[in-house]
Amino acid sequence: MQLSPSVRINSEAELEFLEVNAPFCQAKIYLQGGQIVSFIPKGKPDLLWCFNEAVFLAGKSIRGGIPICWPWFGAHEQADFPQHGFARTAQWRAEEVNESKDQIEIVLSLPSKLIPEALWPYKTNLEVKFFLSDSLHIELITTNLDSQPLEFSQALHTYFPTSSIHHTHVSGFDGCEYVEFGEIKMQTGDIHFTEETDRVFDHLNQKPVITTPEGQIALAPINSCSAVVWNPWIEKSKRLSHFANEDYQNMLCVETANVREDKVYLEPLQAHTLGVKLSWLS
Ligand code: TA6
Repeated sequence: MQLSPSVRINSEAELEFLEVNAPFCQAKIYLQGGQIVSFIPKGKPDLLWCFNEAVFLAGKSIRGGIPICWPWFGAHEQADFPQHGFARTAQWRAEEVNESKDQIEIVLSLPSKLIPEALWPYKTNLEVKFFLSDSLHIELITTNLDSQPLEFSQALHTYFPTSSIHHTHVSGFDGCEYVEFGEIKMQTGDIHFTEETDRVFDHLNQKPVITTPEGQIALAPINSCSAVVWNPWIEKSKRLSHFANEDYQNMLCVETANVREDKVYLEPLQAHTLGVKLSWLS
C-alpha cells in the first residue's frame, strides 16, 4: 500500500515494513519494534549494519539497524523479563508519513493499550519519529500518561557497518568514566577494538565520531549524556542469536542512551525525547 510518493508498506513472511525509495535516500523500517534496519543516503553506503537474515520471525528481536531498548536497558532485576525491554519485539503502528522534496518524516507509535501491563504497569505512550534526508535523525518520545511518576532507562542500540573492525575506532569518549564487565574505568583517547568491548559510559560531553575504512560517521545525541560501545568479538559472537561467527569483524554498536545516572524521571503528563542524528561525514 502506497503511503506517500516514496513510501509504501510491504511485508515478507510474518513482518510488515515501510519501504522508502526517495530521490535522496532509501530506507527500510519494520513495524515490529519500530525498527529501522537500513538507511542509504544517495551516493553513500548504508549507514546501518543488519544481520543478513533471509526472513525475520515475528516476536524475535531483529539484530541490526536501531533496536529500541525501552523501558529498561540490559537485564531486568526480574530474571524472566526480556533483556533490553519489550519495545523492540512489540508491534508498533504507522501513524503518519509526511514527505517533502528533501525530507520524509515517519511517525510510529506503541500506544499504551499495546504495552503489556505485566511488564510495565504504567500508562505510557511511546512514539518513534524518523526524519530521513541525506542524514538519519531518530527521536524516541515517551509520555507519562499516568498519575504517578515514572523512571526508566533506554537506548537507541545502533549497529554501524565497517569493512574491518581492526581498522575502526571511535572518538568522543576521551576522559569519560565507563563500566565494563563490572569494573569502573576511565577512557583515554579513542576506542579501538582488540577484544570483547562492552563499555557503558555516562557524563558524555563530546559528540562521537566513528572512523572506518569506508569513511567517518558523526553522531549528534539529543537529551542523552550516556552511551554504550559494544563489539562482541570472537567468543561472544559464537553465542549470539542471528549473528554469524565472523560478523564481529564488520559491525560495532555506539548506542545513544539514558542509562546509569542518566536515567529518565518523568512526572505525570511530562514527556521526554531521546534522539540522535547520524550522518556520513566523508
Ligand atoms: O549494548 C550492549 C549489550 O548490552 C551487550 O551486552 C549485548 O548483550 C548486546 O547488548 C546485545 O544484546 P541482545 O539482547 O540484542 O543480544
